[in-house]
Formats: sequence, C-alpha cells, structure tokens
Amino acid sequence: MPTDQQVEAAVTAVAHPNIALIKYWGKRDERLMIPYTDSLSMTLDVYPTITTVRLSPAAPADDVRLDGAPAEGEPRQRVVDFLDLVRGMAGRGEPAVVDTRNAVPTGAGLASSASGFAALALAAAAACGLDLAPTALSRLARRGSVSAARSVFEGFVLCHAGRGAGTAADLASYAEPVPVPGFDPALVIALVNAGPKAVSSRAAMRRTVETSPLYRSWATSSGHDLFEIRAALRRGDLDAVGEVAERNALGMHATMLAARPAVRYLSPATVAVLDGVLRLRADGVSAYATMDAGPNVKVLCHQADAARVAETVRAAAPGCSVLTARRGPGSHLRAETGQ
Ligand code: 2P0
Repeated sequence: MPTDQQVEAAVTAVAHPNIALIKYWGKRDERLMIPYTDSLSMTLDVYPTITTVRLSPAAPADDVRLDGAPAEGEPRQRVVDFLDLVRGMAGRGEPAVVDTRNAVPTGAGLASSASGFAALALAAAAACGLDLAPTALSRLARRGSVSAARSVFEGFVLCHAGRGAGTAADLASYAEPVPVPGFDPALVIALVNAGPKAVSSRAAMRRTVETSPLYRSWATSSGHDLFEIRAALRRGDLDAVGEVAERNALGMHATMLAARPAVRYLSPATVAVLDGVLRLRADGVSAYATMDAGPNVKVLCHQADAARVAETVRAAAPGCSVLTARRGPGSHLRAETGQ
C-alpha cells in the first residue's frame, strides 16, 4: 500500500459526448440510476472531456476541479459520490485529485454529463487499480449519469434499461455497441444557446415521470421506435433512421410539455431551425432533427449535405454557432504519466 510520501500515478481518460436517437428520459431507480426505457445513441467526434484522476493519500479530502476552477455544491458532490462508489469497488480509501476539462458547454443539453462521467469512470477505475471490462465500465459510468454508459463505446450504442430490481437491475442495465459498418452520417449541431439550462435534466425527467399523463405512452412507443431504428440502421437507411429519431425526440418533448408544471426546453430559435429542417426536406435533402434537454438542435444528414444543412441552420437562427460532428470513439485512456 502507498505511504503518505508516495505519489500515485495520474491517469487521464478521454470521452466524447453522445446524442441519443432514441432517448432516455426517466429513471425507475434513482439511487442505482436505472432508466425506464432502452436508448440508442451516436457517440460524437467533437467536444471531448479530458479527465485526470490521481489518488492522494496525504490529502484531507477529494479535490475536484472543473475546467480549472474548484467544483462546489452539487457538481462536486456528484463527483465525490462517484469516487466513493469506485473506491468501494476497489477497496481503497484515499482521497483523489480530479481535474476535468470539458470542450462542450457544461449543462447546456449537449451531453457534458455523458462524456464527463464516461471519462471519470475510466480514469477513476484505473487510478484505483480496477481493470473493468467494457460492459462493467458502462454499468459504472451509468451510476454517474445514465447517458454516460453509452459514451464508453464508439459509434452507435444501445443502452439496456434491463429488468428486475436492486442488484439484478444494476447488472441488467448497461450499454453495448451496435455495429453498423459503413454508416457514417453527419450530425450538424446548432448551438442556439450555450448557456446552462433552467431546469436540470434530472429534475425535469423526475417531474415528467411523476406528472405527465403522456409519459407511459411515450415509453411504450419508444420501444417500437427502437425496434424500427435498429432495422433502419442495419439497412444503412438514413431517411428511416432520421424519421424515427425525429419523432422520438418530439415525443419526448411532448411528454415534458404535458408535465405539471410544463418543462419547456425548446425556444423560438429551436423552432426556427426545425422549420429550416422541414424546408430542406421539402427540397429533397435528407435532414432530420433531434433535441435534448436544451434548445440546441442536432440535424442528422448525409456528409455530402452537411455544408448545405449548416448554411440553412445558420440562416434560420442568425447568431447561432454551428458545428458538424461525425461518429466518434469510445472512452479511452491517454498514455500519460504525471503527478
Ligand atoms: C439522452 N438526455 O438519452 C437524454 C435525452 C437528455 C434528453 O440523458 O440524471 O444527464 O445524469 O442520468 O444523462 C440527459 O440526462 O441525466 C439525457 P442523469 P443525463 O441522452
């Protein structure tokens, strides 16, 4: 075991956000972070999170830094709770120094918690000497944020909601890759507002599950959507994938709008971009929109159409910043030693 004088090696992990084409919205177990429904996503090649973890036997407490500043309040607590979970699995007790850099605006509905907890899970597990298989790593990342389970893998990824309760549910809820060789679309991201959201997704999904009369029917139809999108992915049929993804996202937002009080993440600029997407389709361009817990819009299209889609989006929401992503890598360790 290390002494106070020893300095543990720093471990750095990189993870990218993912965008769900079939959304997760609602937990059946908040403590174990078990979702109600299966979800399916595309891991992106932009906006990485880079997280370094080092155990620090002599430190009085965990030291958590987010983008260079000490984390406080709930964000810090979520990281400390997660470190406790990893330390418990590894039988370790040392405080940790955690440094996280997010290339994506935090808390703006651009999946920073997905890349954040996927990177933290890998870095913290490795720093504690745990060598987890990818499935186990995705289960662990899920305990930080359900969407993080998906960022463990590259490309298209399915997250199982699983069945049962307690340990059985924990074991049954994990992500796995959905191999779709040759399907490499673009996702044009329209950042209409990069500010933090008014209602956290955690609070919003709880309110939706508890009060929206539409929730159950969305959850049921989401299961059908998943079946259809998997078949569409196997065919490499972008139009079918996009149609299902767009209706799944709009259905999720409809359930939120029916919550009491309503949760509304979509803004006038969001709707303007959605109109732009409709115009593109009327002109024969395969373009389909999805939105998460925020006003930003992600448009799925063929790579050859990405420049035209980006131009349409910019014209629809002047001032928004636009970035084109593709499918990206799963979480991985970065070869690096440090102190
Ligand atoms: C998703 N979202 O499937 C859905 C669609 C937003 C809309 O996962 O409470 O940060 O940490 O599990 O994962 C955003 O919620 O929430 C999310 P927690 P998370 O990508």
